[in-house]
Amino acid sequence: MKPLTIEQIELHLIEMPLVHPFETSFGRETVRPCILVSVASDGLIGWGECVAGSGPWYASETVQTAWHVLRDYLIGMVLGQPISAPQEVPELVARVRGHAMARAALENAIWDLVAQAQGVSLATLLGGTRAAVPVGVSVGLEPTIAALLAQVEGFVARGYQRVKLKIKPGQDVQLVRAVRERYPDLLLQVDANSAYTLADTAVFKELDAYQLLLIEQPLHHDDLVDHATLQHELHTPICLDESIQSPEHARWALQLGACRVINIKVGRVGGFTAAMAIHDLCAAQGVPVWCGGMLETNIGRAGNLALASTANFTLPGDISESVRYFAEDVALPNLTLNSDSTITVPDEGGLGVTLDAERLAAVRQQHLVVRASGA
Ligand code: SMG
Ligand code: MG
Repeated sequence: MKPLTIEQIELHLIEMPLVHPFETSFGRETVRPCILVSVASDGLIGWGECVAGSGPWYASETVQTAWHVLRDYLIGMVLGQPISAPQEVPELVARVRGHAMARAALENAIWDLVAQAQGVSLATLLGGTRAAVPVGVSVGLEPTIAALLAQVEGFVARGYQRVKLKIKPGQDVQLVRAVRERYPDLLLQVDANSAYTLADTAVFKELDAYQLLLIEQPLHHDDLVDHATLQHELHTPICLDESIQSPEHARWALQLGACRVINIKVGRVGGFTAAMAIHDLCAAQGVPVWCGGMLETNIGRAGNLALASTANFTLPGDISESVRYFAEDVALPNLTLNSDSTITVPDEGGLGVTLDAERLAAVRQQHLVVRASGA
């Protein structure tokens, strides 16, 4: 491919109200802020979504740290540079340690741009093999079990065949028991977002009785060793999320036996290049992966569908319909659930979704435009 030169990069900080509060072991969210990154070259515009949140709760990055690192460091490393393949972007920004979500947003925008320039879908560029991907829904903590059951009922009625429940100490086994009694055959899994320690091993041994697909990130967000100890005690596979911050972490986790499944989030690991490296490593070792979610707009969701169309994403992803979170998305078309609990992977050039300029303007809080010198 003839190299592309990035002529202009824009940052758009947007804030979108959630249709229903989303509560996890680390807090309750009612609004989703995020940064959209757009990169322009030769008349084309590529888009990436930064999944850092309002505060350093799920991860240490926030929208404001990501804005700072993008504006003051990352943009300058990429602007005006000739790029022949999106896999070159990690090398261009290699001096930056951490800040995976900021790096991912920029790299992923370039993936979209390159796919458009080649006239292929992002899924094709990533090596995708599936036209539609199985998806599930992540259900937050609710004030009562009745309220939780009502939420689950709505999603099952909508057609979701896999449900993930958020758990935390004091709201765990009883939630799973209630949902399992009502839905004996539902594909069910739980996510603790690091709320427990090895002292809670008995809780997980109890959960072993409920035919869960997996138990996600039960222990410390940075741990691999204690997870290996816990995994040896359990029949249910442990799936790591927060602990896997790079392909190296994935290799260490598998070597230690810290998990039997990995949740890949493109923001958490620093972009599609690292996400595919983890995919390939897990595929070689027979370890299934699935695509996590970060309450994305349709920009992030379209990227997640493309990623999840690759071969080893064999478990349903947290890629529900955007309407589950937002009354109006900033990018269209809305990606909708098929009757078999899949979502069709966009097959047009690049991401296959387009920003709605009016909606973007309505939800935008901060905007930055940087042009390459001489462009
Ligand atoms: O996009 O549906 C979604 C959210 C899925 O539960 C979800 N994500 O730890 O896996 C996770 C959480 C993190 C959300 S923090 C904003
Ligand atoms: Mg998780």
